[in-house]
Amino acid sequence: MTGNAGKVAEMRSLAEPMGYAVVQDKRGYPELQAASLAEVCAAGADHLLASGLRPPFLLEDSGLFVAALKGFPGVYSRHALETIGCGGVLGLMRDVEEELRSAAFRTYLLYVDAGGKRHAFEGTCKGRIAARRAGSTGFGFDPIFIPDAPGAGGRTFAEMDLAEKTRLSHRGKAVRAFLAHLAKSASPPS
Ligand code: ITT
Repeated sequence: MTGNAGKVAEMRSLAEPMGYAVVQDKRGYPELQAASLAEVCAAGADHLLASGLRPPFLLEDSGLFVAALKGFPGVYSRHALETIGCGGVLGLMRDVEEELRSAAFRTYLLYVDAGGKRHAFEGTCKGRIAARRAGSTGFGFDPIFIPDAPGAGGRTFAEMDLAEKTRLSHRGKAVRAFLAHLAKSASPPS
């Protein structure tokens, strides 16, 4: 359940090799603001179940949490991207020195299984806000986020291909945990 094609491409790249089909449902749900990623997903699941959607389904909420901005944009990431954009975040960080530019991407995945039971999976990728935009792959805040990882070499997510990003990313970690859960709890896909 997501309107974001970039998220779907990343999930497909991890799930399809394991034999799972990823079907995007764009119907959406009201995203509570001023709440945690977990609360946004829980309220979304409540809404979808009340509106008659039959499980199993998967919800995902992600955000970029910038330490020097006290966690902003965080749960407001979508609104921030649509309003001030990457350039606006860089502007807010203009006078912030290199060592104080730490940030983290977080993903919260909520899986409602066929029996209606909820399972949560989280992924965090620590890194920092770049001094300037770089790269053209990915989506969202990828051009301004440099993951802390050996081999990343100071490149932003938008300077990596999808496989490299998902190996390091918040979403990659959460989706791998979810796939491990499926592999453990369900019979293998035919
Ligand atoms: P759905 O809620 O329909 O899934 P969305 O694009 O609104 O799609 P989120 O609320 O989870 O997704 O994401 C908040 C914002 O953070 C959104 O603008 C994304 O583009 C951005 N974002 C999320 N994951 C990202 C990633 O891996 N790389 C860069 N930006 C990301």
